[in-house]
Amino acid sequence: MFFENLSLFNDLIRLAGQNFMQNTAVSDLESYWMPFTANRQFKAAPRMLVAAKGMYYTSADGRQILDGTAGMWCVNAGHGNRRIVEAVQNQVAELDYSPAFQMGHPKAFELATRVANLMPGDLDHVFFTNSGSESVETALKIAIAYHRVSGQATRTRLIGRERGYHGVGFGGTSVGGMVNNRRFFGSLLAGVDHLPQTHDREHQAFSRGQPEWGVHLADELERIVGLHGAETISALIVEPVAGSTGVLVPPKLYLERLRAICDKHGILLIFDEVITGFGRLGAASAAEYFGIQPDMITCAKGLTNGVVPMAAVLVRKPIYDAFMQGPDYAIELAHGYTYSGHPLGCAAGLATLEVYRDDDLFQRATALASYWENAVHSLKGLPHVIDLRNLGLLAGIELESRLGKPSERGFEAFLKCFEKGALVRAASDTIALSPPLIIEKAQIDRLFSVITEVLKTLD
Ligand code: PXG
Repeated sequence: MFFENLSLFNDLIRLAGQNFMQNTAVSDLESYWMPFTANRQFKAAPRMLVAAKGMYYTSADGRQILDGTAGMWCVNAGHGNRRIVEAVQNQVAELDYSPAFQMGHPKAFELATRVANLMPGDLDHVFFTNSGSESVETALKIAIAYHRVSGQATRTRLIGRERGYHGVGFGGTSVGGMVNNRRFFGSLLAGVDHLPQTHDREHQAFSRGQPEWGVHLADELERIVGLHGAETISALIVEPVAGSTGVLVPPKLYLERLRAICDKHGILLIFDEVITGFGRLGAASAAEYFGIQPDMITCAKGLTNGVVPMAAVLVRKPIYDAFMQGPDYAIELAHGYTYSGHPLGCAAGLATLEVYRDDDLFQRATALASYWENAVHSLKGLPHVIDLRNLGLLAGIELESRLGKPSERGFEAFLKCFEKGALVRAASDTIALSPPLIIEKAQIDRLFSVITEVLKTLD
């Protein structure tokens, strides 16, 4: 279908929405305040999903929608995996809930061991949370508390990066660098600095994999250290590959240089791997993929294949050990959640890790990466495309913004892809892709042919 203008397009999706409302038991959409959603637009023309299997969602109007985003970057093993479903079903019948404080259940310990074994070096200790946002808050608090218990209580400053996304807690919002996520929420945390973002189209446009240009941007960390003094700085948090802002791949040797500067000044380096963890780049972690040892890793999403909300912070042994002092009856870290290490999350996590291993899914992502890269870069020259970025099974397709209307074209591309049977994400005017790692080459072809068609029809 070709839509001459957006208003006709909107009328059509509104009509589809009304049909949906007439054919469904849902009578009132008002009560649910949807997260990060244009509520009024959605409720006028709902896009409802009612089932999912493998690479596909089923929409309320019965269409099969190819999942180009692994849900929201989380369903790495594909939807409805039998082993994961059964593990959760069995768990809920056997042990539904177990108190998280001062009590334990076996699967939490088993999962912590398994996750620690997957992560590089001495990232041996695992603190469970329920979301990426909670993992970020946890990691930032551990960083500040670690310096305090190590006799360096002046190290309280936190450093993030422009265009970074670290969830929606006050800590994560403060170190994050996406302006719309910050501007409404007051003064946020004090004592936070930001590195510059790493993307520069003039020097990097259409790079395949890591751009050649930009390693020097890491040196801004030295400038911040020079401004405040190393003894005031606790930690630097970065996404190894920035996701939410539109898939920004780090310049060659940039992450290595951040690691070296952190080492020089005793600053902890936290990799926020909520998106990059569990196979997205073809390894268990971006840390492993890039060969860099962070001091902490935050992860979520792919940990349970998105099936149960669960997340984690991986901590290096010396950090954990620094807390294990004082009388042994004392609580070492005054932090945690009612649902930390929830039995359902642990059952889902254990089954998910087995599926990743037994089905060789990280290896599969590695094997598909060059086919994926070629598919992404085949879009060069199509209308509006001003940059293409890729790494592992991630891609960002940046479209030129309409004058004075940032995000509009990207959102329209998202709507039209959905209409044509493919789920993509719109990060402002960048189409972001992160398919389940089970994707077949023919499905990659299909995904990019839908996107190609849509780009040709976009104003
Ligand atoms: N850190 C990073 C790097 C993330 O990508 C979070 C923290 C927060 O996780 P929770 O579980 O609290 O949402 C995220 C989440 C998108 C999109 O399409 C990205 C995320 C979530 C939803 C949508 O840009 N990332």
